[in-house]
Amino acid sequence: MDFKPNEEQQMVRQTIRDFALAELAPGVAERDETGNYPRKELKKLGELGFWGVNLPEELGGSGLDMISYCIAVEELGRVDASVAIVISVQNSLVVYPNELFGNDDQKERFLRPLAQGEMLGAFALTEPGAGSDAGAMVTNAVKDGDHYIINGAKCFITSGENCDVLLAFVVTDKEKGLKGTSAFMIEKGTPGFIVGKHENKMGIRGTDTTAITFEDCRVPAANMLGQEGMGFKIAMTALNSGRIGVASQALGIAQACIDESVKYSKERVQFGKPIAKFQAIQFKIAKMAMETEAARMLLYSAAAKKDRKENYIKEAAMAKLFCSELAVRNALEAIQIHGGYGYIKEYPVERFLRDSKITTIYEGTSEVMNMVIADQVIGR
Ligand code: COS
Repeated sequence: MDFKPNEEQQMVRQTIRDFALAELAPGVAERDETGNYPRKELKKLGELGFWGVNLPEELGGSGLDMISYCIAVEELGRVDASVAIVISVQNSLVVYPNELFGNDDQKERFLRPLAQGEMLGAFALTEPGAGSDAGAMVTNAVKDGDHYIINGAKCFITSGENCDVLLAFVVTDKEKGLKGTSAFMIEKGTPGFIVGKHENKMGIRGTDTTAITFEDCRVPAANMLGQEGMGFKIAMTALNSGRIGVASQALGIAQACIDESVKYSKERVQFGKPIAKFQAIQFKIAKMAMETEAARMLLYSAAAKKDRKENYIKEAAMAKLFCSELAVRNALEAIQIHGGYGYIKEYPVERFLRDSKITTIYEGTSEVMNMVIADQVIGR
């Protein structure tokens, strides 16, 4: 077992770290305030090959391993959690299922442009009445010649406004339950594809999160990913990978909390010395650092398992659960270390708390992660 990152992985860390400090750090607080979307910055990441990190080069991707992907999302999350989640959604929830389930025609029409930074994707599973119980979706598609007509409403879609294409999950045969759902790639601009309300969120405010409704939206049957009835399977497959992405984003936030706490505690003088000299502060930072390193190992081991093409469902859920809850804990501790200054927007740690909280919720709540882990450990 080798815990040392290889040269390629080290290079990815350096490249993304440099990019994040130069391109993301200057505007991150403003984007948090205004909700402006980091379109230019995301585009640059696409040009650098980070929209299709793991996809083989012959299919238009960068052909890197999963640990490199974790490192990239982690380093983005360390500076800008909003950019990190858009990159995670693009890679894990859109590119990956298109690689696995797309046919040759779809690979040319969708996968290649997605991976090459030309097409931004979004993932539409959640509905107002189907959150953790994803199988309760009611958005439906009815076959009409060589098209399907889709009606229904999705919500909480990351990049709902800015995406070019949506991977949407719908019911094609109500009688068959979970095996009666299907997945479609639906291009923006298709009549009846309506971008709805923008959510005014607590955190990750640099992302756009919208509702999307379908009103008699006619989608070519040729845009169905996989076969009819494979929707739930495709969604779960994508989410396993997505959970590694969210874990990486959360890990980045957890690390940023340490970075800022170390910096502040060395600068802040109280009782005649920097507060970093007090054991009360040292022990907090020691615990944050230890748990963050443990989280990193858990995450990378899940990623390595995916690369080895082994079942990584349990490890991805563990990494997501551990990293996300840690990000919230570290953010709370970072605020405590900053005292009153941690509670105001002059310092970034209050944003870290707001950004961290969603990582315990989206792509499967902590409670769903526990269900998934228990299911894998205990069986049915
Ligand atoms: N990976 C692969 N397959 C999975 C899976 C996973 N993580 N979780 C479930 N499945 C499979 C099961 O193995 C089962 O397959 P078979 O029918 O072949 O046996 C099938 O999916 C149905 O599973 P289950 O009976 O457990 O379905 P439930 O409706 O009880 O729900 C949970 C299972 C809760 C795990 C699922 O609905 C879920 O993950 N919910 C969270 C959804 C989510 O993350 N939403 C966020 C959307 S993006 S913001």
